[in-house]
Amino acid sequence: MKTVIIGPGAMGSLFGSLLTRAAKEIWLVGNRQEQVDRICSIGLTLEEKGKAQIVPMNASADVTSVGKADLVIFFVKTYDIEEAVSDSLSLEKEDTIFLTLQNGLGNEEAICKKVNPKKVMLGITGHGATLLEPGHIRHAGWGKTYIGELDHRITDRALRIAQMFCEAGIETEVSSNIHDQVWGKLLVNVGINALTALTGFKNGQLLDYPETMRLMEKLVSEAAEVARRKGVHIVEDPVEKVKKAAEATRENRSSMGQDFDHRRKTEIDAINGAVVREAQPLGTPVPFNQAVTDLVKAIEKSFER
Ligand code: KPL
Repeated sequence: MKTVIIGPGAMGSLFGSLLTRAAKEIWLVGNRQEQVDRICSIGLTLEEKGKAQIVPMNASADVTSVGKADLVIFFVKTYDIEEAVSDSLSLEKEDTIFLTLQNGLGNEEAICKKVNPKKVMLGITGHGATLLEPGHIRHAGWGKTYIGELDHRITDRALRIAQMFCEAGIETEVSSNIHDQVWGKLLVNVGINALTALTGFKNGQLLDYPETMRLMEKLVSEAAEVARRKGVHIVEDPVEKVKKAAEATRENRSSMGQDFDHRRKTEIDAINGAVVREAQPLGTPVPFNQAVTDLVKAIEKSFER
């Protein structure tokens, strides 16, 4: 499968470097020329379990130079998805699959505005990675990956992608209800991302203090209540699931934490902000999610000054 990853941030670079082990041809596409030049000349540096390796990889800042793709994977920030989809249309052929593995809510809708929904698949991943510098990442958290069709059928193409991911060492399952999985991952991000951004902690440190544990429990319980009222099927105790994810990615700084470290815009609107939006028509109170959304947004605005 010729695979093109749009968004060579921490997670796009992680999946890109792992997938070189299984994909026929793999490309990373991003608009930072400095990063693309580094990857093309020396490869991508992947640190894993204390060892560093250089992974040779195709990279381009011009998506039209890549040709057509069998699989396009979006790993851009949620607020960049519409532009990324428009830019990636040159990759499309009759049977191209567009898969999003991004955090948050709203990605499916954004992709389906420009791409036939029959070509779109959703996914989530429990892996965590830190971008140390452009073209240099640390794999700092492990977790399962789920992919699935929008209509919840288990298809051959989904199984083929899952097999390729597994061959690359990315443990992956095809889900027969990927929308539930997307909400499950949302709950993880709701409980970890804003709190790590606001405290400066790594994910695992949230578990070391009763105060951050209490806040995590409040954020996740509110969001889980919204999910239940929307008919999302929650199997595992959501707070326990988030604690497990924080432990499994203990040494990672969450993506929102990394955004704060670099004084960048965050995905708060697609995470805790999305919970606030979804709660409104249901009349479900979500004061803790509202509070962290306001705090993160205020700090984000201060970055612009
Ligand atoms: O998805 C993540 C993120 O940082 O956005 C987790 C799973 C919390 C890993 O850090």
